[in-house]
Amino acid sequence: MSEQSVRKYRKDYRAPDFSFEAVDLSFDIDATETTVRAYYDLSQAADSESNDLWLDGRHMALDSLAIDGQTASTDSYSVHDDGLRLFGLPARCRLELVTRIAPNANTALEGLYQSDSILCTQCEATGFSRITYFPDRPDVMTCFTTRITADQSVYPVLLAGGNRADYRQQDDGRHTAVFTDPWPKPCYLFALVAGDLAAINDTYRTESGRDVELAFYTEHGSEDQCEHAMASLKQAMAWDEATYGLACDLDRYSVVAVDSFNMGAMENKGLNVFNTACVLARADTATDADFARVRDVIAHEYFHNYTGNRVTCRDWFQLSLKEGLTVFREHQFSADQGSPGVARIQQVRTIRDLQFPEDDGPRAHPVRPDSYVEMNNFYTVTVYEKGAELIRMMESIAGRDAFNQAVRFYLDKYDGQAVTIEDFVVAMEEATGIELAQFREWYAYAGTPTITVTPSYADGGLTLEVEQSTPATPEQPDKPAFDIPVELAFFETDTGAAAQTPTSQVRRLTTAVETWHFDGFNEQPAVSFLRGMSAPVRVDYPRGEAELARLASVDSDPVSRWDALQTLFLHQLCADVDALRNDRTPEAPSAVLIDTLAAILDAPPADYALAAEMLTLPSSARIGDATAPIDPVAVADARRRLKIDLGQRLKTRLDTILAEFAAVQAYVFTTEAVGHRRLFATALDYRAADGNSAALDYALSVYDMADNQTDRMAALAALNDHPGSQREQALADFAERFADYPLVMDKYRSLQAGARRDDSVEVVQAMLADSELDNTNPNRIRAVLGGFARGNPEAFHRADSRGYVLFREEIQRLDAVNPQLGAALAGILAPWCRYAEPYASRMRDQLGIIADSPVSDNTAEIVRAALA
Ligand code: B3K
Ligand code: ZN
Repeated sequence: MSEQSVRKYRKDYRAPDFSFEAVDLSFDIDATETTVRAYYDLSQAADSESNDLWLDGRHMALDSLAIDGQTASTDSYSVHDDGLRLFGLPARCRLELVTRIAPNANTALEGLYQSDSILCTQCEATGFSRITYFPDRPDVMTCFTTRITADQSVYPVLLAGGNRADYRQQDDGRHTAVFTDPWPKPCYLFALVAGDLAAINDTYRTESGRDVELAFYTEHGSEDQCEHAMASLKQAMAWDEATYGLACDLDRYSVVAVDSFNMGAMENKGLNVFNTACVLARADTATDADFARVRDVIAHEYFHNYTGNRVTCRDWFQLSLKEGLTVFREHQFSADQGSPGVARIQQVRTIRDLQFPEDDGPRAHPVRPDSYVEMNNFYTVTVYEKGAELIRMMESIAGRDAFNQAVRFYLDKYDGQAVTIEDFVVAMEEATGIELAQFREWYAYAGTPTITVTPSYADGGLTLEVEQSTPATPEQPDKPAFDIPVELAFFETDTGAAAQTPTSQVRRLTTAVETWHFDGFNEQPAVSFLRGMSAPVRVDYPRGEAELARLASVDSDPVSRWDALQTLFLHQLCADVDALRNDRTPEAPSAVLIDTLAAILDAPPADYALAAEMLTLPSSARIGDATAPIDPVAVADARRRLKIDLGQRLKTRLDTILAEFAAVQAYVFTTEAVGHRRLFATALDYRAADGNSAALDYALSVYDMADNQTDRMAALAALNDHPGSQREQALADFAERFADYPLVMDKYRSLQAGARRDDSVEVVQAMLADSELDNTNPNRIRAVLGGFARGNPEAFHRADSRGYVLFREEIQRLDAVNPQLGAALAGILAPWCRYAEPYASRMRDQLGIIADSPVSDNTAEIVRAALA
């Protein structure tokens, strides 16, 4: 690893010295060498102390530089690896720069790069500095004029953010399109696309009657997979008007789907660029989960049009200002799409399975970090999902209507500005009148608080001793008490009726220890604690199976019903993991657990997806978290054994569900149909868990009869761990049927990488070596290596370390090509210290090898933190 790279600190923020009043960019497009001519009209800020100007820029050649029309003398500027410094500029001036870049040599997928034959851009966080010299910071906002000239036969479609102001064809076969921004924006929202693209078009009419032209662009042949994304966009636009009174502020809103993309999507103003995985969805190619993801990511990027684009971040430490708020708005939207309980359960899973572990590991950081080396490493579940939970808590304290109005107040107050998280919190206080002084600690400190509850009951009164504590995290040994909204309800254990009015209440736990007293009960009630997961905390509340089973059946909050059952499952699974680690045979599941599951199968709740969630075992991540230090092989083993055991014990009931819920009608993506398929798939998963041949035959017949990808994947998942003719037949059919669909084949690759077999390492190596596979494309890599590391614990954590070695070699190979991808994979090895021995030392050894080799700043930052 190279010398420690520059670390940036939040406390060092300084406002820019110059404002950019107009920016005019001309791109002469060529995949090998694109010339960029830039004009900037500058004026020095009134309070600026310096008339020197720093412009960020990397991987480019500077051809010329002129100030007010005069070629700049060589002593008036200096060129560096990461930028250009200009000395002693006039207070107002015009700069002209000509630079050259090489899009098709840009494998980092940031800046201007090539995805298949499409040229596209990705600028957030700091990709614009790979396009031309410019202050690559979000607080420099300006209207861009973008002129694109390219060979019309190779690049018939030319797009940039803003409105198309001019278009002309030249005699030499080239054509030019000019776009102008209607609103100022930071350069991270700049976008340009040139390619031979197919499109579908539509129009959205705002409530005030203004038409917005909508377009989705893809490679030819994929346009018929964009209908769902288009419908989702219109839904999101209508929702934002109905909920927040925010109407689209553009004449044209376009989305381009590309296959080589480092993340899901990007909210560039007026011209979103998306990973194909978050756009393309057709019944035969995409599962219900894919349909939901496309809908939610489309909505998320659209919601950024206000929260992020109209009001943006002053600096990247404030990233959660736009991401936490936009994820929260996405959550509100998805809750409004049919099943709020199930939507919330999925959010809770993400927090527990991904964010709590991050908060417990070497990369723990506050929602508003204090420093970073590589900003791209901070697009984390903490900044996004925990950030959204902080917004959710403010909503729960203020009430939904007051909260929504406060968001409008914030957007009006700071329209067109780049601001801070503090500005947002102040706006919340001003608009709602609530007091958030202590609440701010949530933004400043990393770590997941644990609330420990000790109940006692006497004479109709219930007392809860409630205590909070938060473990130390890197650089933050001591934690303050947090302001934690705890939602509670009480149910009569006999009748299941609510034992108090109003049914539900929110208490704020603000000190380390508090005693809460509740009166007026006829008997000791079942306590529904932290309902809906009202705060991102762990709860340690020792209580009996009977109380949990009662809550699982009567609680009026679906999230709490599910959660009570998850806790019941966890009691069993934690004991099982402990038994397996000590060479004992796990005990049979408790009668209470079996009876509770049987009751759900006998009379599933009307929301079938909720029934499926309730029947589903806690994830390996959650079991690992509950049994840390993690023994990944024991966890996988315990989970599989329990599934087999329950599948056998509940066989008759599961068969009834299979018969009742088999597909009867053509595919539709509705809440009811999704729930139907989900419950069916859950039953199939249990029934086939032990590999009995009747269930495998049945799974094959499900595969064969399926008219949609959801049922196909349910069948394949049931077959995947059971070698035999059924599995081979289904997989062979799949490979042939979807050979021309790279994204669908990614599902196949994940299945292969995740299958339990002795030669999994060889299987993964063979897939990566296949000349047909672009083994640097992030979607392919996520499918193969993600499927392996996350889906195949026995192989990844092999005792001979061959899984780790393969993975480390791939990190090194990919890091050299695409540092963001290298760093993302290194993040999987980084939390080695959460694992039990001998896994921990073996993972750390691989990180040590990476640390001793030349890697990017991105990967170096992850590895250094892991080894610190
Ligand atoms: N803002 C982008 C993510 C950019 C990631 C840069 N490494 C998409 C989103 O969160 O909406
Ligand atoms: Zn976002």
